[in-house]
Amino acid sequence: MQVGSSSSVESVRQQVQAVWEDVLRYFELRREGQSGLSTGVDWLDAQGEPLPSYTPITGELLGTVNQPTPEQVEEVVSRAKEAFNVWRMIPAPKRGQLVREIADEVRRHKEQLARLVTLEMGKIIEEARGEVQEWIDMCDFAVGLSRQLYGLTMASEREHHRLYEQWHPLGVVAVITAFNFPVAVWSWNAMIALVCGDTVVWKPSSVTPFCALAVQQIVARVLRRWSLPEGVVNVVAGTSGAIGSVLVDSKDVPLVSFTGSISAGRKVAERVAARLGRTILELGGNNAAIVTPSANLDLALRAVVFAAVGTAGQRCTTLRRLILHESIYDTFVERLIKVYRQLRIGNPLEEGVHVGPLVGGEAVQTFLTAQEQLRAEGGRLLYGGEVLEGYPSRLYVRPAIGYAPAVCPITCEETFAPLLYVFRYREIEEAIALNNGVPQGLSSAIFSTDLREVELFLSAKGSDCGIANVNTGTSGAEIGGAFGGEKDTGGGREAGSDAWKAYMRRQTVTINWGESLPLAQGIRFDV
Ligand code: UN1
Repeated sequence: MQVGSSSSVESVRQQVQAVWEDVLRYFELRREGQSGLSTGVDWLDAQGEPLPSYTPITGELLGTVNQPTPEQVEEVVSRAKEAFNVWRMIPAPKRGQLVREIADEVRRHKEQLARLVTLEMGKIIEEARGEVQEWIDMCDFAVGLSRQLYGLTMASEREHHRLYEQWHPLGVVAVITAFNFPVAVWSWNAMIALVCGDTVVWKPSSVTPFCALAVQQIVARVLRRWSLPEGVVNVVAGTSGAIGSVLVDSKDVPLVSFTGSISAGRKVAERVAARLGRTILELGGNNAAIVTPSANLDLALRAVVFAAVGTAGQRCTTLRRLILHESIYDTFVERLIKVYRQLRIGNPLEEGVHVGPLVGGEAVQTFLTAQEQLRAEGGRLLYGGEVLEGYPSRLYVRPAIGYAPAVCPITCEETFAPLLYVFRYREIEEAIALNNGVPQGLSSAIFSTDLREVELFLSAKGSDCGIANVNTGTSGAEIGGAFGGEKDTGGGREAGSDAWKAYMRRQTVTINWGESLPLAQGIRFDV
């Protein structure tokens, strides 16, 4: 894309329209009045207001999705509850087979789905491919897991007794996701929930409904081959208020997995807790990386740039705070700015572009306001920060680097945009204190070849985050690990490791196979 060239702006518009038509045809979706409601294979007649979806690439309207009414969402929940009665009795490895078939389908449609993600959300095509790959990886993980939903057997203290635990399906799982990972985050939850024997109701971000509907079309291809009742995999696309409320407040939804802002997550947590339901919360991050004098600086530089500007700074795991040792501070900042100058900002559909547009006007406003606040709090901008002229929408910004004094309210906030704050430190303890000195606790990284420093960072008095990386950036976690963070990030864990346990109910079983009745703790109670 040529900055300021109207002919290239026009050609981007044409490309967007061509790709959009192609994607619509491919996924058999309607541009206008596409239903945002499905309980499996077919589209249902959604009777709520139409929801518009725009592409950040040009700012133009893509199409509209008809939202379900709150009553229809209640209907979906009861259908999902009924379907659960059937799905939970299918052996887990067989449920895994369904997920394996989904994986086969996703592999086939990877490129088209990635193009839709780029169109609707604006991340660069390479990252969109990575996002769809996360879904595929999640499927593969879940298929293996479907044969490994292990419970422990414990040694009973009583004679002729067996003590063990087993894991049962939980019920209807509501998955409420954010715009920035319009496919992957649902898949972390849904693929696990499905092998665990749960049914899933998905409320995608109102900014990315078409991505969710294309996902549903892919899943529907598999569901068509299985004779399952409707209600196993459901989507209710629409705005958060009314639809989200039904899911959050329904007694028939034992688990709500929510990804989004800290303030929204807090409300979800309170409401679900009020009915004693469970939540998995994946809220804001405010991730830091410490670069120490012993680090491989070339490697650190590359990692920092990807983590800070990838997805235009709109990942929960985006690097927002860079903590540099004073001995390398000047050189590192200088080199960083040099790399920032070389970043290609532009049409995210174009191969080789590094930074696409922000998702919407509000995000741009937040980006600008944060810079003002930084100045007001004694910091200053070292590079970038402007909204770019001559682009097909007003959503393209130059990633920014700002210097921040150690204690500063704006750097305690998550600004969902490419705004990286740099800090200076002298002692490693001071750097760790800075890392931990924010309300959020998602991801963190240290760049060092000094064993003591690294182990300190990983120790109980080290990073307080859910993710702690060494010589790799804060973003781009593999699905095999449990994903999530502490403090205001919400404490939830999703995807790999034993995150599946939150999607099941644990049952502790004691079997007396003897002829007498010994009581635990040696209690005697003779009657
Ligand atoms: C998110 O931003 O909500 O670790 C998820 C990463 C990705 C997922 C981010 N695998 O950056």
